[in-house]
Order: sequence, then structure tokens, then C-alpha cells
Amino acid sequence: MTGTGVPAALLRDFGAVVGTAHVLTGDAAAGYVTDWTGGFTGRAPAVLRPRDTEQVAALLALCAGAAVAVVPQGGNTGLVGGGVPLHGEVVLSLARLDRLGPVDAEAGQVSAGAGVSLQRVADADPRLDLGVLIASRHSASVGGAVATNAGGLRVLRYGPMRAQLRGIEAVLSDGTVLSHMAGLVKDNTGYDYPSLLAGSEGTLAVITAARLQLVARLADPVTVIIGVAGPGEAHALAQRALGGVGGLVSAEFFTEAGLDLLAGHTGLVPPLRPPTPAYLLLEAGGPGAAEELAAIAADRPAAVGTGAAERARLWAYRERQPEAAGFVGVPLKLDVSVPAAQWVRLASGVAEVAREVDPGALVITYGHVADGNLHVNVVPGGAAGRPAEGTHRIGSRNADSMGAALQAGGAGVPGAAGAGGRHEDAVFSFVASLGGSISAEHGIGALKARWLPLVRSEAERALFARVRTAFDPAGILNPHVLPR
Ligand code: 2HG
Ligand code: ZN
Repeated sequence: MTGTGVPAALLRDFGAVVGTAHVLTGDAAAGYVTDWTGGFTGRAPAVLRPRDTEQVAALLALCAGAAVAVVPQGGNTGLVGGGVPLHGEVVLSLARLDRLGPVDAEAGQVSAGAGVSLQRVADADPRLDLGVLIASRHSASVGGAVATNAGGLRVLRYGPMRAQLRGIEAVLSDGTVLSHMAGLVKDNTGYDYPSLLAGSEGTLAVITAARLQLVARLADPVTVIIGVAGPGEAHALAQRALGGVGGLVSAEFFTEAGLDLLAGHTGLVPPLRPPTPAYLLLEAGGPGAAEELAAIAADRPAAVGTGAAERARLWAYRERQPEAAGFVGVPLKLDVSVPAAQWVRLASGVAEVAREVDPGALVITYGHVADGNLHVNVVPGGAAGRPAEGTHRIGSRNADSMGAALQAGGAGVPGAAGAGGRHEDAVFSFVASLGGSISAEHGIGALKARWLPLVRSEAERALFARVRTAFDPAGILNPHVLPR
């Protein structure tokens, strides 16, 4: 054994596969053991940086042989602690698998290594685009986005990452390489395992490449922010837009409370004067988009953007919402969804539900109104929610609060320090009572594992465990995420 927790001989074997420069330990591993929000910090005996599928396979075979647990990591932009070594696992970084193939113009497809950023895929061809658009697109990578089935700002039109998948290359924990990358649109030749790997959060296999369907780039996009009275009006207008705006790609919601925090701390000038209690951002492209959007806004206050700069300005009001609660304290980031008919109840009632268990809590809501998804950012009212001095990051939970949370919750639930997860209990129970999901697009990770039984039956969880054993009999892949 070394001081790092894996045998020295194994570290040497890792080095023989990837080169010693790509076996990081100690300080060199620091950037890989904390997530980008700063909310989850673990420790890794080593960070391995393979450059191709063959090296991934060799490393996994070594880990399986030595029964060493592995956390696969992409761009490290996750929000639920699923990609960091919270239990001392080895980190397998896919960042160097960054080969982007030529765009197949006839099929409108491209093959991308796990480490290619979503932005690079989106930029691959001027006439085409990646259907999935998320705020972290410059860092988030293909492997991680598929593994978490990332959703984002255009799901109503193009679906989440799973819907873009036309093939996959992945490595099982014993080193077996699976490859099905022909990109066939019609292909009924057995189980659709690429689809199963989408959203598997690194528990079934390590994704090394994906064949992605691209979409036509939006022609003449128009963005509009409409001032509304609250969630009810936002939802009604979004429903109308779904029916009446042919080229609609986005329908996003945020509130005056979130906007006020952003305006107060960043100098962002609000889009409408006077302000309104809530806002609906719609984006559409193609002929007639501007007129159709204007018809939805009707005589309500609205700001319209057409050129790239003006649209980016309007999008910032929505895309920067995840920062808002972080200016007050350390936010819990809850990502939930409900059936369309329950969304207004969720969006109107969730703050009250959280404040019933914590009257001093700050609750900021925003999200994707047309697909039933709401982001609930909660800053607890107690000491756990006080901002760190000078901290202006969205997640300023640090190693100390993580440690406190581990002691309080015992399940690695940051932000639950001193609260025992009462905010999650309240919000997730409310969501379950509405027939919803405790994770719409961010995954279960470490943050939500203990609440999975609220929304998944014993029979379902038992099936998950059997699927998992079939893929990873050694039990080394992300062992603390999802049930085994
Ligand atoms: C978004 O829609 C992201 O902005 C992040 O999914 C949500 O930080 C969050 O809670
Ligand atoms: Zn989102």
C-alpha cells in the first residue's frame, strides 16, 4: 500500500498504461475531487487520464482485478455529486478522449469522443447544431452529458441527450469494449443499450464515444421575455406557444425574486420596467416566428431580441438564475418535474412547502415550464445557509460544510448540515404527491440517493440492481450512486 490508498504496484501498472504523467496524485488531483459548484469534495487515491478507448479498457481491467472502485468523470459540471470521489474512489477522467469526427452531412450525424465539449459538437457544422443546449456547454462533455442524460433549454423541441443518441462506444468494468456506432436510424436488432447507458450516471459502463444526431440550425431565431403575474400565467402562455408557435424551441420561467438578487449583486439591468412578479422567456425560429411570438405576448410587457448579442442579453436573465441564491448563502439545488397539469401547483406552492419546515429559508424557483421541470434553489435559514465571506459562486459549500453534512445526514448529503435533509424531505414529498420526479435532468448522484424510494418502487429498484450486476459484476463503477 502507498499513502494514497491503492497498492504501489497498481499505481505502477496504471502508469504503464497511460504514462506516469497521467496518473495524478496529491495536489495534482485536487481539481478532480471537487465539483464545479464546490458543493461536493472527496478524495482520490489517483486520477487516471487515458487518451483512448484501449487505455480505458486496460485501466478498468486493472481496477476490476484489484476490486478498486472507479468514478468516471467528464467535464465535472454535474450538480448532484455523481462525478466526484466522495468515498475515496479512483477518478477516471475522460477529458483526453477529445476526438471529434467529421460531420456526416447526409445523415446529419457526428461521432464524438467522451471528452469533446458540447459546444464543440454544436460548432461542428455551420448548418447544423446540437439539439441539447445547457449553460455549462463549454465545459460539459459528451460522455458526461450522455451518462447523465442532460436536458437543458430546448428539451421541448429536441428532447434530452438520450434523444440525440444514434450509437455508443463504451467499456464494461472488465475491460470489454462495446461499440455500436453505425448511426442507423432504424435498427431493431436487440436491446437498445445506448439508451440504457443514457442516464446511468457512470454505474453500468464507461462511455468513451457517442454517435450524435444533429439538428438543423435555427433560422432567424427570435427571443422574447414576457412579464407575467406568476406561474399560472407563464404556464398558460407556454401552453399556447406550444400550440401556436411552429418553430418554438424554448419556454423558460424565472421570478422577480431571482432577478432582484442578480440585479443587486451583478449590476444586471432588469429587462422590463416596471418589474413583474414572474417572467416567461420564449425562443422560436423560422418564418413567422416574430409574429407568432408577438401574438402570444399580446399587450403584456415584453422585451424582444433578434440579433445574437441582443438574444444573448435576454438569455442571461434566465441562464444566470442558478447564481442568484448563491449570493445569499449556500443553496440546495433541487431539480424536480411533475406532469404538465401539476406544474402550476408545484411552482406556486413549493416555496411555502419549504418554509413550513424552515420559515427563514430563501427559495428561488426557475426552470423549463413546457417540460414540467422546475429548479428549486433553497438557502436554509439557519447558520448552514450563511454565505462564506466574499463568496459569489453558485455553490459555496466547502469541505467543512460537507463534513458537517456527512455527520448530520450520514449519507453524503451536502447542504443538509444541521437540517438532516428536512428541505429535501418536504420538497420531494410534495413533488411525489403530485406524481412527479425528484430528478428531472441532473440525476440522482450522491445528493438524492436516499430519496429514490419516494419515486421508484421496490420492484423497480431491484430491477435496477440486477441490470447493474449484469453490466458490472465486479461492482466497481460509481458504487455509491443509485442502488446496487
Ligand atoms: C438550469 O436550468 C440548470 O439552469 C441548473 O439545470 C439548475 O442550478 C440549478 O439548480
Ligand atoms: Zn435546468
